[in-house]
Amino acid sequence: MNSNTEDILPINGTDYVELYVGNALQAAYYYQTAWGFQPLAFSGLETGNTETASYVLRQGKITLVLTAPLHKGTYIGEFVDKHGDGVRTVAFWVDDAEKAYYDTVGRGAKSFMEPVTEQDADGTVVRSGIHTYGDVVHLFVERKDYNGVFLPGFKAWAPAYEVEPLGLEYVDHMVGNVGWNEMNVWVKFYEDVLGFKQIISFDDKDISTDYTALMSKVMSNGNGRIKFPINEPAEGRKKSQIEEYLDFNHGPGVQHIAMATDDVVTTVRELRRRGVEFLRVPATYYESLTERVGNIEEEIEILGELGILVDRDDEGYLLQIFTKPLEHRPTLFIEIIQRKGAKSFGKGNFKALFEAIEREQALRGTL
Ligand code: TYF
Ligand code: FE
Repeated sequence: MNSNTEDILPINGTDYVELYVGNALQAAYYYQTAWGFQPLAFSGLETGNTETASYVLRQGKITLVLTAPLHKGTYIGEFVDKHGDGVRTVAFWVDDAEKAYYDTVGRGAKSFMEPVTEQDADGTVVRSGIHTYGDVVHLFVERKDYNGVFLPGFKAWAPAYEVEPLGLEYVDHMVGNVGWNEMNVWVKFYEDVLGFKQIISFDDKDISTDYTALMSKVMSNGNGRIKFPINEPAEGRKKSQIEEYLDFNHGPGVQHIAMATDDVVTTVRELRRRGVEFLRVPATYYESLTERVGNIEEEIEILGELGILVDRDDEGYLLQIFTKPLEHRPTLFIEIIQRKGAKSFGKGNFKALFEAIEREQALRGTL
């Protein structure tokens, strides 16, 4: 950010990502076993919380919270009924949660949670929140002097079962799918209310295959640590993957979480070994790879074996790969990304990637 432009919403980084799920214990086991997240904290019956159960997992700087209701007739239950398991909260780590709340609400954000101060023997945390697209909310988390494991009310969670982490380091970006003609509404929201800037734009001509058509704009906060591409469907020959998402999610929501690693080959090899399934591009992709991206440090044969994609921009290159949907509904998926200088999002891979998505859509009968 230029020194002469003021950051109207200073954000230190992503604090945590919370998913509402049907079975929090099993979801935690999946992210632990398959993804190498380490158990961190728990809130539930054993901690005096009679409403919900939350398991908190961490790997690198990525904190995942998996929350489920303990009873019928709750908002969480309603959320899961409507969307399936999915991202409810993208929490920002800020220095002043009260100011972040009153400033953003003053600029037009819809209030989700007025500032609440929580305290325990380990210190004080202030949280507040606003609504964004769909049923997703942003929380502002101010960790004053907090030394506890996660948040007040949580206790350390250290099950005997242990798995090796996989080298996942931080959330690189999180993508929102919004409705027809709504992309610019949310671009304006992130600009006007949160002070984000648009750093990239793709139109339907950039990224339309025979079927999939979509438009995307990438929003970034002042220090560049938060990046949110926002997609909307575009009219194509058949049903856009974004439209498929909107159908099964019953509205806008988080489409993918991109997690960064500094060794994509090792991370992906181990994820595959643990049963995580990824999209595949045809072998011909690797035959023309050097021609398209020039020399890279990785062995193309190994990238081909694992299905890792490569793209280059003015500043370097990146390696990326996409899981199949994480659930029975074709909604949320995870991207693994390793940046070697490149700051872009893999535009050179869109065609091959979207054709791979379309093959999956065809199998689902949703194309
Ligand atoms: O975040 C991105 O822009 C890339 C590419 O439905 C992408 O990961 C864009 C849209 C999409 C899947 C991947
Ligand atoms: Fe992405």
